[in-house]
Amino acid sequence: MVYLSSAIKVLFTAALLSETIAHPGHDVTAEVAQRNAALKNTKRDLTHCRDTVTKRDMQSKQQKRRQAAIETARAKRGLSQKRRFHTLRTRNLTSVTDTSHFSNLTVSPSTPGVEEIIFSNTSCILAAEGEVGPFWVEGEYVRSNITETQPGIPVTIDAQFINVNTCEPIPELMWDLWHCNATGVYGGVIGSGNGDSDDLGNLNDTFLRGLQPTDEDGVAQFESIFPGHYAGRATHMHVLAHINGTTFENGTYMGGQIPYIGQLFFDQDLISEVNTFSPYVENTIDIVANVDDRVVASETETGADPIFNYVLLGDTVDQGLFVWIEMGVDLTADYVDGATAAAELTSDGGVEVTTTTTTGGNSTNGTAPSGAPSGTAVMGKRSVFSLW
Ligand SMILES: *[C@@H]1O[C@H](CO)[C@@H](O)[C@H](O)[C@H]1NC(C)=O
Ligand SMILES: *[C@@H]1O[C@H](CO)[C@@H](O)[C@H](O)[C@H]1NC(C)=O
Ligand SMILES: *[C@@H]1O[C@H](CO)[C@@H](O)[C@H](O)[C@H]1NC(C)=O
Ligand SMILES: *[C@@H]1O[C@H](CO)[C@@H](O)[C@H](O)[C@H]1NC(C)=O
Ligand SMILES: *[C@@H]1O[C@H](CO)[C@@H](O)[C@H](O)[C@H]1NC(C)=O
Ligand SMILES: *[C@@H]1O[C@H](CO)[C@@H](O)[C@H](O)[C@H]1NC(C)=O
Ligand SMILES: *[C@@H]1O[C@H](CO)[C@@H](O)[C@H](O)[C@H]1NC(C)=O
Ligand SMILES: *[C@@H]1O[C@H](CO)[C@@H](O)[C@H](O)[C@H]1NC(C)=O
Ligand SMILES: *[C@@H]1O[C@H](CO)[C@@H](O)[C@H](O)[C@H]1NC(C)=O
Ligand SMILES: CC(=O)N[C@H]1CO[C@H](CO)[C@@H](O)[C@@H]1O
Repeated sequence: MVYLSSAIKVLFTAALLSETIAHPGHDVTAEVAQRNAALKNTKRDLTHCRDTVTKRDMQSKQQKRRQAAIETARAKRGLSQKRRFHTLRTRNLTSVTDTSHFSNLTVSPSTPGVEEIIFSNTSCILAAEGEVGPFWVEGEYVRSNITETQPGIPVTIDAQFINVNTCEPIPELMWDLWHCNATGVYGGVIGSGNGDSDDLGNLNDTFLRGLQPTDEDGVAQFESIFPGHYAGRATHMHVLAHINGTTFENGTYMGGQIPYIGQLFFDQDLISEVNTFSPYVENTIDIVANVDDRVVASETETGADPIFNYVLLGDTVDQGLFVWIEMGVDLTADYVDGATAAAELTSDGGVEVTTTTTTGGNSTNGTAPSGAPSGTAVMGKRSVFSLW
């Protein structure tokens, strides 16, 4: 189980962390070394895919698809339709956090040259690989609506997964998504810093967690609520991608390769606006801005943009949002040893994972795992790893 230090706002180095944080049975040093080694070789963005993607008309197809999905989301909620698109230009922490991801570009799929307008400067739109964090629960349900009874602003979350080596969409990828509720608590895990740590019943909770397979365009969607925030972190959602795992008869999924782990974020002004509505407004925990968040910094280090694009479904934020992002995945990578679950959902309910696997010691010297990606892009050194 994960116990968060009271010094939660301190940034720990990997070495420091493994020595000082009470985290029984779990030494993250090996994970950190392995992950750093693997990430060093991973292609970091989709710039090299630009020509391929443009030629294949993928982007305009995706824009049309997204527009249809937005229309569906509006129709479901009885809201009127409007047309809005977006373009992106991102490169570093400042440019990412200074860029509005609000989509109010007034073009439609039939606008002449729409592909050029929409795509020409969107070649760097994926989220970089990030950290799994301490609250991943393995064995959750395959389902698109993960809301359950959690109150909050409804959000339709849409992502496309692109193979960074072939620039093709990845079908049959299993997208694992989890995030905290409007007041900053994760279901399914117990830990200080996560709501009432004496509430053992939370282990059985499955709210705001689930998996969805991608379709032939590498796309999957979830229905959820806008996340709240908790101490020490900017508002975010967690993503983990599986391939070749097993969907069981009871509707849960386990196993397989994990070629991608990441965290996704939201524009600061959107978060501020959301925080004016109940129940978000009742959360008194200090807000960490994107520019001050360690994971935002590390994910933007090499030019990726891990912030969701969005449109309002209605006229105001509280009527709902449609958010989307594209993620570049290296299918030859496997972060299974770095993906440490806090708990596992079983037929006996949620069970804490007290010991975790490492690769038997060989990863501690920083050697990339077998099957580690080869590539030419280099990312900055990641000396910091986090428990939350
Ligand atoms: C970040 O990107 C912006 C816009 O492209 C640029 O003006 C700025 O110099 C960059 N900052 C750093 C630290 O590279
Ligand atoms: C688009 O949104 C930005 C940021 O909210 C705003 O500054 C700009 O005026 C808007 N443009 C249009 C055409 O609505
Ligand atoms: C998702 O599930 C919740 C709770 O059952 C429900 O209120 C909500 O309408 C559902 N969302 C969509 C888009 O169907
Ligand atoms: C978030 O989850 C916790 C734990 O279940 C619960 O106590 C809290 O009321 C939830 N927040 C909201 C806004 O419902
Ligand atoms: C969790 O669910 C299991 C199986 O449904 C049940 O046996 C167990 O008592 C529950 N645990 C808690 C703490 O509610
Ligand atoms: C594993 O998944 C990938 C991506 O979906 C697929 O192309 C491949 O055929 C699968 N391999 C096996 C052995 O099932
Ligand atoms: C679902 O089935 C798998 C395989 O039998 C099992 O390991 C797992 O505990 C089950 N999960 C739930 C929530 O029932
Ligand atoms: C670790 O490395 C040694 C020598 O390089 C090798 O014999 C051994 O099988 C490796 N162990 C694991 C778990 O990979
Ligand atoms: C690191 O591990 C690899 C794989 O087992 C091994 O080949 C290499 O010799 C090790 N390097 C050091 C410095 O221990
Ligand atoms: C449509 C558009 O904005 N295209 C621009 C994309 O970026 C290149 C280089 O930065 C510009 O030259 C294009 O005008």
